[in-house]
Amino acid sequence: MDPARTPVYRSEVTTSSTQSPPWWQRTTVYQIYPRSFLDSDGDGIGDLAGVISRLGYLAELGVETLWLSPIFKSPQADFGYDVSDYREIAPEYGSLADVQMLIKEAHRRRMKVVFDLVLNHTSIQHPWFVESRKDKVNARRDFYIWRPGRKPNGAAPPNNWRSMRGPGGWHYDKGTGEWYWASFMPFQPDLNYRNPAVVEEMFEVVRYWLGQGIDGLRLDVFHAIFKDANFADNPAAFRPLPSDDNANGFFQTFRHTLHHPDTLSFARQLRKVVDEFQEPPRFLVGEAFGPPNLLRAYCEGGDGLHAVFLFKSLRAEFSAPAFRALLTEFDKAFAAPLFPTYVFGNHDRPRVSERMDGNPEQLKLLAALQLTARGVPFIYYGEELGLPNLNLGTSHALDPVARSYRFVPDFVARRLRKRGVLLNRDEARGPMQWSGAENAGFSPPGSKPWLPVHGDFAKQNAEVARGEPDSLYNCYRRFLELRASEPALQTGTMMLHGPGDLPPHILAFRRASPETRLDVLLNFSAQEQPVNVPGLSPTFICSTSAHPGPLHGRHYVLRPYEGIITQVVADSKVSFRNVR
Ligand code: TEU
Repeated sequence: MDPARTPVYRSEVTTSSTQSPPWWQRTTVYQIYPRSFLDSDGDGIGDLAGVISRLGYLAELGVETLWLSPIFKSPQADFGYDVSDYREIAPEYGSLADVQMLIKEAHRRRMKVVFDLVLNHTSIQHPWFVESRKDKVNARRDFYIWRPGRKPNGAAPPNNWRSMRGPGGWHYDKGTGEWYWASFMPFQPDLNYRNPAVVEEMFEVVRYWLGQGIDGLRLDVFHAIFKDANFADNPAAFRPLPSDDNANGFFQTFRHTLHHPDTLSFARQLRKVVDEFQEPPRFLVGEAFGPPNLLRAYCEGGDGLHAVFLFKSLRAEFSAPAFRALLTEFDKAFAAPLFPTYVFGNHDRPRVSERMDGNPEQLKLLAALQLTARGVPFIYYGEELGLPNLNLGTSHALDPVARSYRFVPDFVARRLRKRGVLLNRDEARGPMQWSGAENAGFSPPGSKPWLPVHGDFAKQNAEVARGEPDSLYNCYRRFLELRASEPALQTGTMMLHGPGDLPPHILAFRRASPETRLDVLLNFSAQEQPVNVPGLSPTFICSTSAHPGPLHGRHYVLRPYEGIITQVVADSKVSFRNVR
């Protein structure tokens, strides 16, 4: 038997008579940054053929849905988040035939494929914008947001709106003497969704790709789609920087530029389009920044987006009380039938391993939490290996955002990164470390990966990790396997145990479905923690450790940072107690 799997014991699952919940509620999502996943042709850039060749690895890991960062035709000024043709695949990534092959091969393995759609803006090189900026009367002029300046001769921007990055978001275009609006970088002009022709064009794009068989869409900066129709100034505020649960910052509230009520209605319109496609139903997950209670509005009623990212988890302190508070907040804000999401990293944020100083045991505990809490987990490629951030600094960054931070000394950037602020996003986008071979097996020998491979690749790579039963990779694998077979972990209820019930460093909750009841106990401390697990005659099911200790009756000694799942065979009112 594969030693990595020994601690998993399947519970007896009785089939429920109720209709099974939609696939997206039960799934686990794995984000692939295609440029950095696998370079099959030696141009230094990852590609679709590379992704297809590693579907076996992903299936073995046990992830079920693959979200690919944008692969559409693009000048790659923001690495695909600047699209110049929504129906063409960037030639460096492959072709439509490759996409079709990917969908077919993924589906054959019972996996789903989710594309990344940038609705809010296009590339400045998109033919629509090229035409739009030519004169004030062309057919595409109103595809974008053009305004005259506030002072004669366009001398001042139309209003005080700031972009999401901080600087003003209006850009003067000499040709027509007007300003265009860009929520993000100047080369990413926002589309004008108050023009029905734009809505229709983009809905057709959605239909086109769903028609090709993709299973869903991740929606880039969805909260920015509609802006105030009257272009009123944003109110001033004493808030220097935005945070994960508050998009306001740069000394203004984004009242007229973000989370506009029309964006909420638009979510419903988009959902209708997506619901034209059934069997399987398709999935929409929105990227939006704000407090969970506000973000809920995008999903509420069950007729909007299926889910939104909740980014607060990216910076939660590594402690039982902090995660108890986080789970409580997410679970309340996205109470059933809604589902919260659990994210620990993405292509914009520092890799999570750094927060844990690369400690694999702490990373295992986070994986256990992410895969057992009620919600949809999003795993960023390489998290299963504990990949570190690259140490590049900002001076030679390829990331366009990093250009505005070139003056920041590297040691300051490193400190900020440790605190969750990534100035150069290249650092989180390093080539996947497949093996100890040249280029970590990412690019064929003799080629040069677009970003350098991390110096640790000989020790830290997929090949090594797969062979070690107690690796982080094999911990993910065990928990993913268990999650895939346990309805209680997918869509069951979650009941958190209060802090008084437990030693202070333990976070515990119960997941229950009509079929099973499971208790999750997570030790956030570097010390052993003896506990009495609840329930009469509990059965041990899964641990973050490949060699968990024995369960004596109800007594168990959790190792440092160990997380376990026990099955409640006969329920009881017995609560958790510190046995010390
Ligand atoms: O990101 C939106 C966004 O505002 C942040 O994640 C931002 O990248 C980060 O705070 C650093 O400034 C989305 C995409 O995920 C990102 O890669 C794109 O660059 C951006 O939109 C524009 O499309």
